[in-house]
Amino acid sequence: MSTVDVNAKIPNNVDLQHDKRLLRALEQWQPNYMQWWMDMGPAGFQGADVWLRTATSVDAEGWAHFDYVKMPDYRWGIFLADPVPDRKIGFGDGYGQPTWPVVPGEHRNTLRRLIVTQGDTEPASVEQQRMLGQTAPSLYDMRNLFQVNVEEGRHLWAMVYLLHSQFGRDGREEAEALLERRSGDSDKPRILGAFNQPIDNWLDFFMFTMFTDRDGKYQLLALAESGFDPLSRTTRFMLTEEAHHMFVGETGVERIVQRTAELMKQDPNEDARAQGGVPLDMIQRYLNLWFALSLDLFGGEISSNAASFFAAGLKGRYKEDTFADHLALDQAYRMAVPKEGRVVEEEVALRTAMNEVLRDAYVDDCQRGVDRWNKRLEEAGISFRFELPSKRFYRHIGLYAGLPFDPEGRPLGREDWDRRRTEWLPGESDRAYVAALQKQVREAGQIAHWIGKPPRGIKGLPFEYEYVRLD
Ligand code: BYC
Repeated sequence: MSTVDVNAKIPNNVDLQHDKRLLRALEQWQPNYMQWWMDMGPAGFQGADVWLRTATSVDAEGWAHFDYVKMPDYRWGIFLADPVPDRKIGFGDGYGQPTWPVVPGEHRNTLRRLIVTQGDTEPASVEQQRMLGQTAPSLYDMRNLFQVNVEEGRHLWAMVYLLHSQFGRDGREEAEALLERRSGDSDKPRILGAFNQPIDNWLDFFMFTMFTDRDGKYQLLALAESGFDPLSRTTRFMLTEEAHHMFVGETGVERIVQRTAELMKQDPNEDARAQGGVPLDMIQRYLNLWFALSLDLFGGEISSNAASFFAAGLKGRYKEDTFADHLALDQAYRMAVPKEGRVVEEEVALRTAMNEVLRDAYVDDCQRGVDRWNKRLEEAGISFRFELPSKRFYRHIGLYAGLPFDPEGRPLGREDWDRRRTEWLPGESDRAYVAALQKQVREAGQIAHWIGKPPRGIKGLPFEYEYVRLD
């Protein structure tokens, strides 16, 4: 197992001290990163002591150390999963050939593009979430938010390491540009749609970590299959951190659902709103929004980009080794294609449908989380059930982009869509209602009225622990 130099100026397990050029490049980028973090990281909490997990090794057991840390002192660094000896490309035209330890010239531009797109999402999410500490429903939740934020910062480091170590001057320029784009800025926005949406309340935040971070998981899993070995190793370690982010989202929504159910039971008309909770139909509308925005992050249903990433061995499928055939030639994928106001089933070449194959695995994973929320409703004796909308609903990218479909996936007239839109997506009154619930709870052990307590705290500590020491 590789050793981790945790005390270096840039903690790493890539032997940075023996690569002076790379070390110098990263040390030049570091103050710019810190400046970005101070400007765009969690607003108002840079001096607070936060009970954070820090990576100290890359093996499955014991890679993390927990302690109070001020966020600007977090040990951002470079951690790659250990190499797999004699690793071979697992799919595409180069199937079975050795993986590449350095970026191959013919794939340089494509890989740079993929790495920049992935890297761009990481600081974007920190920017989107920067005000949320000020309305955290408990210190436990506040700490989880900050944990997610510092780890997204580290994921940016992971991509910047690849850019600096493999892409020379272009890579260094891209690394600077990653600190210059801004979520939601009309002049220099972040690259992908969902990362320019505002996240100014905790329902959006939990839906984002449930659905958008889960896209992250699937994209990272696809990149972990890459024949470009440094990318595979970096993303494999990132995935160990990602799991916590989805836990935050899935259990965050679950705790809102449980609290709503409790409040409904206390009301003579089962009216959650009358009791200060978030109504279930409102939660469903936020679910619809973030699921649809996150589906867009997989790219178009039919994509020649995806086909060439696969052919070249750059981006594989989720669990590529579970497929019998790794070439995906002469095979078809059936999908529903919009035609003159209807949808018809058509076959497309499997390689061009790779975005859709990954999206299908993602949808199944989302359904598992939704089933869990529904279980809570069932236990509470409430008949409402959450549903994932159709993959066609409210899409901005791909075959269904801009076409009106209802959540069941039925085509609609434009007027019906306009009239019924607020049945399915958060409208102004939903936003105002959720906004009014957002108030910071600063006392250890206390929690906002509209969300349930977690059954346990962090790493064996109770919920009542003072996870953030505010002055
Ligand atoms: N928004 O062939 P197409 C995460 C562009 S999240 C804007 O259909 P392709 C995280 C596309 O670039 C995971 N533009 O798509 C989560 C292309 O442009 P060009 C992030 C979009 O290329 C939470 C054109 O449309 N990881 O980690 O097959 C917190 C046609 O594209 C969008 C990655 O994204 C969009 N949604 O696939 C923190 C992995 N979709 O070439 C972090 C790396 C497509 O015509 N990226 N376009 O100019 C990729 O694998 C691919 O770039 C995509 C797009 C899957 C995103």
